[in-house]
Amino acid sequence: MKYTNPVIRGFYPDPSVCKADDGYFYLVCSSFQFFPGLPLFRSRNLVDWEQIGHCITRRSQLDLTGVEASGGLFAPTIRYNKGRFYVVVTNTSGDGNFYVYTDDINGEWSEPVSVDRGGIDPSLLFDGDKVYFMSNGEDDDGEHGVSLCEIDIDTGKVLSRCKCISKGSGGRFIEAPHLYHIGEWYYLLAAEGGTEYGHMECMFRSREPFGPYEGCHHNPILTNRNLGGYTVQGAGHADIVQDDDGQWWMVNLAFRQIHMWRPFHHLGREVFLEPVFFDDDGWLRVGSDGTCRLGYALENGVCTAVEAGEYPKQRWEIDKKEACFIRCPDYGNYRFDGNTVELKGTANKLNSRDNVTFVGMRQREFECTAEVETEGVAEGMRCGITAYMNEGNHYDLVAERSRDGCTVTGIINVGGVPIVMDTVRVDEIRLKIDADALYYRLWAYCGGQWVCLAGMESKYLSSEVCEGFTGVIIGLFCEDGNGGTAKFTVR
Ligand code: 6LW
Repeated sequence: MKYTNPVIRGFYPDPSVCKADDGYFYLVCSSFQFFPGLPLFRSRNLVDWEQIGHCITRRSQLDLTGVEASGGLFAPTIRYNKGRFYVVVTNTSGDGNFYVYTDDINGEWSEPVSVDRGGIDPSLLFDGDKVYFMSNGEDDDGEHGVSLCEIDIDTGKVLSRCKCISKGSGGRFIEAPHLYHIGEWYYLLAAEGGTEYGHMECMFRSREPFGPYEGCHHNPILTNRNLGGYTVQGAGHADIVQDDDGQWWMVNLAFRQIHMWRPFHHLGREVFLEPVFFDDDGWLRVGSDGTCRLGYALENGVCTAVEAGEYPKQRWEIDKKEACFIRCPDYGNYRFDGNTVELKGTANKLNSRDNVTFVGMRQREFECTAEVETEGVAEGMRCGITAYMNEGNHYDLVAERSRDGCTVTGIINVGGVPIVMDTVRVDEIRLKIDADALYYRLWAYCGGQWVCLAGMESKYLSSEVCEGFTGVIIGLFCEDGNGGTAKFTVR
């Protein structure tokens, strides 16, 4: 087989994967301040993924009121045990670690069950009749690292002392621990180095869950930190799974720079896949050489790195199943019908931490076009389309109406500062955002032709500039203290 990475493109960080009895693999990602929380995917072959929903869909499960950008839900883990799916996650802006579960993967998930343990990046190991909970945080003695305890999976109650089982291999920020019981070993995978350019994945093992753990002699087992002039960087935060043929696979996050020599990424951290192999000493070998590549071929158990296939140009559209809202959406303010969306405005502003009326879809490809027609723009309303990183950093086309008619304005928001570019007067409101890896252009249709109202480099929407853990979402928004409704038709 041959495939191209990332297997899930766009802002889908911190992947975790499991296999169920129904022949599917299931995968979840972080969602931070966006709602619904924790996008859920399924796949038969680990390469082609379909988003089937989210694990967090109700306000009763999660209240994101006022949370900061890149707050909220961090780094979930998905596990399957005896017909039930579990997803454990941290609400960094609220009550910390909790899990939800479901017996029907196509249905709703439970209310949260909280686990009274600190740290982030929680994970679970189902091991015989025991269930272990781990996170990167402090143990009962104040020791920092991967800390492990036993829990009662029916109640979330902690049943044992919590013990630090690993401090990693020496890298900073040990994160994303996952424990597996494979053969006679307890294997611990954990990320180190931070989620930026020093990111890596390390491996440890022990005969007993609480240790002592020895480190793999070829740690880190995965990293791109020494791979210069390569667009894929930041590889780490991995989880492994075995397919029906016995082949092991790793999913991990990494990001794609906008250019091989330009260290910026704005599409977020994405999901990559590598075949992995246990060597004669019982340690994992990842991919072709322990780096994370854009393409792989796996033939007769031998893995080689190959060129990536073509990436399609994204024609942006709204799909209700994948759509994201900011913080605590009031679903009464949205109406979806085919390729039209109606947005009822409120006084909440796109540049604030409030629940602005906004619906977006991730930008998944560098090359992307988003085009909409807009009706119903009323006096006092501000509505339009935006390439949105967070409340301080986004590139907008804003439609407004005055007594003299409608206008469209291109506005570049960088570092919380709105820079007003060009304005045109229009008869009909047609808006278009065009992107390639390096540049965004914002257009309005005026006098029978497209007019470029603003252009800006993509790097000002990158994580390196804007900080945080998210990626660009292209969305529609409506601000209107009078509660007017704008209607967008996606072209
Ligand atoms: C997450 C941590 C990380 O908690 O980034 O890449 C943090 N790793 O494990 C947020 O996604």
